[in-house]
Amino acid sequence: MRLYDFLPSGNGYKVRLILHQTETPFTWVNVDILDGATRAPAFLAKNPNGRIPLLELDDGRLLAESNAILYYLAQGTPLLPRDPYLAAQIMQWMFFEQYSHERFVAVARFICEFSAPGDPRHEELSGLRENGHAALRVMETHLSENRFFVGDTYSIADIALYAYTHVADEGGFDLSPYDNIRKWLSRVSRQDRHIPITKNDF
Ligand SMILES: N[C@@H](CCC(=O)N[C@@H](CS)C(=O)NCC(=O)O)C(=O)O
Repeated sequence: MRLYDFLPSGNGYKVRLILHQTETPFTWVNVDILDGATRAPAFLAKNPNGRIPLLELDDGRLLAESNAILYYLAQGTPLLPRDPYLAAQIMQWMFFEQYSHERFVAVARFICEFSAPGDPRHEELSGLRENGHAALRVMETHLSENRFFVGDTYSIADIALYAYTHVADEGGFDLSPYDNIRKWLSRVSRQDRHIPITKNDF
């Protein structure tokens, strides 16, 4: 398999993490999204949506969208429960991650990390943080009664939500009031074969 990815990307990290944890061999391909590499015709031919992560299977089939890739790679592993209700709850949290969390928490981080201090995009930050904190509060409440997001075991729902939550401080989110989230982050980081977002030697 080949993973088209960009190291700072939390969406890419989700895929790196599951590939490593399931001991799936893969080739890591750096796509510099800051240099327009996702707009290059050769990349657009593979993913017309022009975004990483993108997984290329050994037979040439392609799969985009980080959480769809997680779902594919988790098949037959303990990271995706077989029970239909638990599996649907996994989807519930992964859709929550994309609609209520990532587009605020990840975007705030992107602006802080990659745009100059005077960039007009900095005006978006207060709104992004307000919405991001609303998502963090939902997670905090859920984790007050649960060790993991679904079924009391580590799953792809945790991987999806961990990716941008553990670096939320880089977008100006103070996680100190979120005791349950901080304990969960530590629990996730203690799972077998966990890797940091900075690991790029595959
Ligand atoms: N919903 C997508 C989002 C993917 C996404 O936004 N990727 C960003 C990096 S995190 C990207 O490729 N940006 C480059 C661009 O928009 O040109 C997923 O979960 O994979």
